[in-house]
Amino acid sequence: MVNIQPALRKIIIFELVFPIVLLIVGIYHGLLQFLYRAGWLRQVSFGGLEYYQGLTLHGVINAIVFTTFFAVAFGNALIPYFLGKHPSVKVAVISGVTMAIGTVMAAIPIFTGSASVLYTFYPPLKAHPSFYIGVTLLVVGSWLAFWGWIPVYRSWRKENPGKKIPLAILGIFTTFLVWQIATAPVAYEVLVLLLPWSLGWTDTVNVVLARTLFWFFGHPLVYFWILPAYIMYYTMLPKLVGGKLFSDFAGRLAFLWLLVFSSPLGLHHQFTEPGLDSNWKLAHAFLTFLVAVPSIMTAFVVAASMEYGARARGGKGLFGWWSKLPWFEQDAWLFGYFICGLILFIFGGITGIVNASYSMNRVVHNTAWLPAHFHMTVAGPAFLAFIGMSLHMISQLTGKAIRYPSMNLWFPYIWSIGIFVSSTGAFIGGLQGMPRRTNMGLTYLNPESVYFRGDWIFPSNIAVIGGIIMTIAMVMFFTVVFATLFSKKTMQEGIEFPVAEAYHDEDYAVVRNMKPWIAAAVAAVAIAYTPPLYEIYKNKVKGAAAFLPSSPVPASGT
Ligand code: HAS
Repeated sequence: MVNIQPALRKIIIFELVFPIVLLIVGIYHGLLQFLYRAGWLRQVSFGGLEYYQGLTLHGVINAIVFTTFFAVAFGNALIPYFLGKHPSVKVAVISGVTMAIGTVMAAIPIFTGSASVLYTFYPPLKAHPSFYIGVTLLVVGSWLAFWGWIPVYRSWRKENPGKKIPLAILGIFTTFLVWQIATAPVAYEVLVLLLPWSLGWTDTVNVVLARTLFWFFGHPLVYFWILPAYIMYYTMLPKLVGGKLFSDFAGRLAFLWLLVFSSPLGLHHQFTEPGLDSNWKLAHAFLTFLVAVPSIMTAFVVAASMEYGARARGGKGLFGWWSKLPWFEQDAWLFGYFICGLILFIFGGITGIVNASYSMNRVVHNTAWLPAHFHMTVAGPAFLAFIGMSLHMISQLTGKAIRYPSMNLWFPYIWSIGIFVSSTGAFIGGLQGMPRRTNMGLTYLNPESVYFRGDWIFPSNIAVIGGIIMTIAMVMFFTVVFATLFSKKTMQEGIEFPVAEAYHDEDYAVVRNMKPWIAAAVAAVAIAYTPPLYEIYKNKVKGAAAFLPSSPVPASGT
């Protein structure tokens, strides 16, 4: 058990609990999405919030706010645990407070209906300036935390020359280096294009430039989500199954590979976007296949690590060793969160490869297939790892034993059943052309509408059943986490992570030094993005006026 300075401990607890409280709103609007889309709700708004307001809250809270806070909190705990030194508490506090102020500033206009722009905030949908300033502060706060870890690492390096950087620390640095690269273009988008437009200083906005800058950020963003989960899979999961990490080198290579290839491929979100050269879209499609390689490698390495542990516990046979994994063991409850995420990710990963395949993308783009894909990635491995680890850290840092342990043990399985069911409905519907981001209860699933599509009733009803199961699971999780928080202290406060040794502890020079990989990452984005951005600049497209989600014509006076 490692002691954490009280002030740092408090800020980490805050960074974990604050977004979990917000998740109540985010999850509630997830359920409403299913109900609106299946036509169980046939109205523009519910409970005082309109459809796109709810969808914005769902995406911003679950995908942006919760994940960013968690990554910062996780890093704030990993640094003292693995490096034996604390980051500056002052910096950690300023970072946490900045992120919280940013979140509140972004939330107010969403709640008041002046920022229904979804988590991608694509123009020409326009938000109140407070939304853009809030999002910027959230990001800046997370940068501050990362910058605060660098001197700690430097001082550790000085005292430990020649020693390998702990794998988890390499993982968290890679996560935040990806974040640093990813957030630069979106900072430009927000500060140079969107904020002046929102403040009324410019009349129109260059939509294709804004969307390209967004996806320059948006795809590495997904690796910012998955990397902390990979840290847990490589460094902690093998310990939970009583085994060892099969290859330390593979873990390092996966992290560094993701650092280089997370960013230069965002055009795969824009295959259908006019104004961008299709040769560059194809180049980004190929680069996307390269970014899948470390995940495929992770699948084998993590499976081998689990097999090693299960066989050490007496597992036999080609698949018989699966029965020796700690599926429902109280002492290894985090295993359930990890294995469910991994199983979901098999399907999330395969469907990602479908998305990336240039021609197949035409079939699935902007359909319900996409939410199915990303619920099996971000709401699967990333979300399960994040909330599981949040609960672990909250329990440890507050010194409170986890309440309702059986409920906690069941939660990840029920959540995953919900994801499987809802995504199956969405995948089927997506292949039939069912659109995403659409209040279908008013149109396609309304028998009185000329747009009615009877064949979409079945998939959307399957999806809504999955959504209800997911909501039940989350009620269980909230019960566990809040009951734990409000219980009495029973243990010493501190932090302990289950850390696995390596079975093959290779030491190859190629993964020892991060600098060449950082240089390669910067070069890769320069090569992949200079031509498309130059093309946009050269084309001098006409700026677009602002729109509201409720109307297909420009909003006057905005
Ligand atoms: Fe994606 C769209 C392609 C990964 C999230 N993605 C999205 C969107 C989100 C998202 C949120 O190319 C929607 C954005 C929007 O709002 O428009 N994605 C990919 C590819 C991958 C991928 C190729 N995505 C992710 C991850 C995400 C995520 C990770 C979040 C965390 N995605 C796309 C494309 C689009 C897209 C296009 C745009 C489509 C469009 O038209 O708009 C790859 O990185 C996936 C590689 C993963 C694998 C799986 C490895 C499997 C593992 C599990 C092993 C299991 C074990 C258990 C060991 C190849 C590691 C064994 C069990 C035992 C019992 C032993």
